[in-house]
Amino acid sequence: MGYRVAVVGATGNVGREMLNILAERQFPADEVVALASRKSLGSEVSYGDKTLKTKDLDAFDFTGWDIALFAIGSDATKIYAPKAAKAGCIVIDNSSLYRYDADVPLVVPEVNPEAVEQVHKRNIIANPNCSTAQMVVALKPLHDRARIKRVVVSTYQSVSGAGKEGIDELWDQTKSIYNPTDDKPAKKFTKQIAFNVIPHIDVFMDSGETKEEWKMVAETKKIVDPNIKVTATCVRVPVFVGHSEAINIEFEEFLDEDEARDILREAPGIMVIDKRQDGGYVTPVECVGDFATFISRIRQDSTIENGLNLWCVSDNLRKGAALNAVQIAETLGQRVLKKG
Ligand code: 11C
Repeated sequence: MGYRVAVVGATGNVGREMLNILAERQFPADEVVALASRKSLGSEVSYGDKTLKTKDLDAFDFTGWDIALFAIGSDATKIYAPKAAKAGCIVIDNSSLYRYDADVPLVVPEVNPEAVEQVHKRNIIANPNCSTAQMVVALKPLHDRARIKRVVVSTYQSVSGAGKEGIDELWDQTKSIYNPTDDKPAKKFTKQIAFNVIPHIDVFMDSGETKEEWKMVAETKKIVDPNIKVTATCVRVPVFVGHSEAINIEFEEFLDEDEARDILREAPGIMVIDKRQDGGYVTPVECVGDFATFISRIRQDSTIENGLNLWCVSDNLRKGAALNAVQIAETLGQRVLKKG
């Protein structure tokens, strides 16, 4: 017997990817239901070679459903996730609503799979922010070998992180640059995104950090190790899909770049592409639709005692959201639910 799985927010970018990935990875589902708000009601979404008609989230009874993958904003999650959890359905939530609650596990299966075993405290498991997910996949195996003291990360985040409106704004603005009569002023983003970069993602906090930067700090500590210091600068770039990160790591012990490369090659979820020649590294367009987190440009940082630099790229809609959520569901199946 397999699982009964609900995908909540099935018509959005992440919800659609969740359905694709459930089918691609042959998740052992007996039944899958696509849920959406009333305004998307009746829309059709693909699940493998099937087409599902979306059902009304508001009227849905989660009783008897094993797992709900949530891909809606925090406000709607606040209403529907407790309903699902109370009905006995385990919520895997992609929003930031529960991530920092002590009784909700925040899970990246390559890093802290054991945390799913804490699910019964609230019946909710949180999925991290996309920029954190790919970074911690790279940090964990290196931390296990040489203990990370400090991380300095700069991100280059694609517009799909800001949803469909972000994608549309880059597309429309890019076209309008060549057609000045069709001006497309910034709406979703705070400045022009076409042919530009914007050092601002999510809201500003009192510290001067943005919330996106704060999330990378708080989530890395919760998922990997509270002792790791992280400082981040998060930047939106005119790329449709795929977040990139330049990561500088300071370790307690010396870690040679060749050994780091070997460790990362063996690590789960990672693909190393690191040739010191033209094109011997990965860029976001090459990662779209892939499951892996790609690592390139691994090199010693000789300005500090035990330092390493690397370049990390992943499909933000997959490892950063839908794939990680499905991997959590798989881990939950193996470690907790044990059906089928
Ligand atoms: C972005 N990382 O690129 C964000 C999107 O906390 O789940 C995901 C926000 C989150 O805009």
